[in-house]
Amino acid sequence: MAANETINEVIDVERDGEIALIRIDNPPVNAAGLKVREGLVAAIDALEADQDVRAIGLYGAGRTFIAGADIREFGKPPVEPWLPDVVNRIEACAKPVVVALHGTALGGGFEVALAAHYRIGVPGLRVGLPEVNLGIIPGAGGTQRAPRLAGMHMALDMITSGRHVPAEEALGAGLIDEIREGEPREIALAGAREALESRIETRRTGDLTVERDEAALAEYREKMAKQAPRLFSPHKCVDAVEGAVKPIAEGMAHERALYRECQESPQRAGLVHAFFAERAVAKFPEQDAQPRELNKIGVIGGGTMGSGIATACLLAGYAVTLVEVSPDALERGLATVTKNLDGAVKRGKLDAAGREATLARLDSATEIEALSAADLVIEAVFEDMGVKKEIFGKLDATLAPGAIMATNTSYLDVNEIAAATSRPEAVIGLHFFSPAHVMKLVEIVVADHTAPEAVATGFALAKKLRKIGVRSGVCDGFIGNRIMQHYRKAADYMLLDGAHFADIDRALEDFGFAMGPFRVSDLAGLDIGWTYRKRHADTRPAEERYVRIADRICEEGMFGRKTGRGFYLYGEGESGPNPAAEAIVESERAAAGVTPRGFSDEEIVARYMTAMITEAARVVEEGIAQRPIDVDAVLLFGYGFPRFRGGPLHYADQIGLPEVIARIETYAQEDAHYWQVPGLLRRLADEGKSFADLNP
Ligand code: T1G
Repeated sequence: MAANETINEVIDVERDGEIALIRIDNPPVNAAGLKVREGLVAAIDALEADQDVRAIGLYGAGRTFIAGADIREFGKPPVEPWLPDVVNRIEACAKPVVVALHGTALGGGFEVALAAHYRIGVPGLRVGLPEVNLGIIPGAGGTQRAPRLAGMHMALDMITSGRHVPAEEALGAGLIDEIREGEPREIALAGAREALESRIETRRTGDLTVERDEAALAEYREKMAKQAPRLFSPHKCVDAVEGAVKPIAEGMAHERALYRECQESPQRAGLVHAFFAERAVAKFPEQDAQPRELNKIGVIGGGTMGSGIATACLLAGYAVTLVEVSPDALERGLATVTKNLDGAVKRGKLDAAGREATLARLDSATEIEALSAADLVIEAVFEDMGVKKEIFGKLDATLAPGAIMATNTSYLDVNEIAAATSRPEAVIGLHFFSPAHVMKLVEIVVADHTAPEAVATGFALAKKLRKIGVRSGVCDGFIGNRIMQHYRKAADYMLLDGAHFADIDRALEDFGFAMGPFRVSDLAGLDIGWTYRKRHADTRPAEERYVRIADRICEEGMFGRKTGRGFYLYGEGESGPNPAAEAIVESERAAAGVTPRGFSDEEIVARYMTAMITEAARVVEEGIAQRPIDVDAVLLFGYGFPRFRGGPLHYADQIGLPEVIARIETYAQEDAHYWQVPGLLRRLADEGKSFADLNP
């Protein structure tokens, strides 16, 4: 066997008699960037011309086959060879090309595989065309070759959902030719030999034809219209697949044109930003510290939050002890955990045996002393500093050295809580979002004395729970709730000044929010904001304009969804605006001497988003968030911010910082206390920079 020949930094070729093996080695995920594309073409050209080679094997080094085009190249001018030309070159190769697939073959990676002449999957392989999640369509023949192998219906399912298809299903659908145990190199080598000896049947996918499936096209057009009315690329996915009835070259040209349109779309930029945001937040200053090994977790408080957190920890495989003050409260907490697990069974996340095994890891107690062996305790009792301090004092006396004490407080000062212990280095905030076993976000709140090991443990826990941990400093409300408290006021001001709450909700939902602010308040419970406002009444600045509407709704015992009445009325579902709430709005306008005026949807969105950006900029400026992308992640994964808009500070960059400042200055003419230009925003704009310049 000859030594490996280096084609370039990421592609090499190994020979074994008449077989040549092409290896892609571009860690971490073998993304098909320029070097990979150039190297593949050069390798195929050389091996096709080489008389001694009669069959070719292709595989990836490391943990996976190709995970797709290199997403970091998006938005930059494309450099040849383009991936569609690369895959066509592979398919056109006069010698059989057999590919061994392990890990994930996604996007452009799966498109390379589809162009090979025979596909062997290693058990555990997942294939997919997830481009739609990035606001684009498969752009290297995926929309043409997937339907040729698996039919239009399956192709539409994969391409519009972006889902990862397990090896067995891919085999059943005809997307791969077989599943074989072994190392990718050995499989590629054996496969190429079998092709050479005609023991397996190789073919070119592009030579196959597709039958037009009218029913499938109609089904997916309708589905996308319903599921993704505001998104651009899902509809283009259907259009591209429809083109697969044409000869492959024509179909691919059609695909290419649609792909380019998607690449130009701001939605693509937003979705790619969200992809990187999800990963960027996992980088934090304490990341080299050793996380504590977590065997036992204690959760104090069996209310909605505590039970949700306990459920999340149990589902991740931890042993959990739930602590409540009384046997009754404990029983209610345990019942909630059981109900949550039943929900997981219903959603197919857990089977009956798994449910039993999970419940077997749950223990309970009415005394904090029962937590003496816990490695981590998460406190989730109600928001009362006195109660929290008492609990942390007891924990300090109970836990072994090195154990970590976390508070799930949403607003209270973690430094003050830490000061109630003799070991503030062990105290951290872990702020979950309700329902905690479902929501993706956890704010990891680092107080003045929190040790790096505690921070690293918080992130390790979030990862194990399959959540997105974002590092936050200490302030009232941390990153998310602090920003929310601010922009929520912008909605209240528009309401008082003449907009209907239902119009505000609708405008923001049309913009892409999962729910408008008044619907969110009704869902969370209007009493929550009420309690918060009462607590802050003494420290509210005299210049602040205060809107009493929500307080008055609460005074009448209407707390939103849970009482059947709030801003809206609720029966089976929501049944329209609550006339009593509308009457309160009217009377508050009269009391404030406001002459109501109309607000266009555009103005509603502009004011709400400008308020959000303003406070988000302050949170970055004060170092509460590490970088703008961390703020974007918090709003995206905890507050229903539309993913395709990338987060508030990405959105600010898109509209331009001078424009944001101009808006603030215009609004400030009515209310100079609320609308102020943050220093960071001014500085960036003056220097001609954007928030993206502060991101990694
Ligand atoms: N390009 C560039 N970097 C990528 C990448 C990619 N495609 N995929 C992952 N990374 C980086 C990621 O940012 C992280 O970097 C590291 O790799 C590990 O990733 C023409 C247009 C493969 C399932 O959408 O779904 O092909 O943070 O932490 O949990 O049609 O990464 O360490 O610096 O996520 O093991 C289509 C995207 C592209 C797949 C692995 N492909 N990737 O998950 O690790 S569009 C995708 C994933 C396309 C063609 C087109 C996952 C994964 P860092 P990770 P993981």
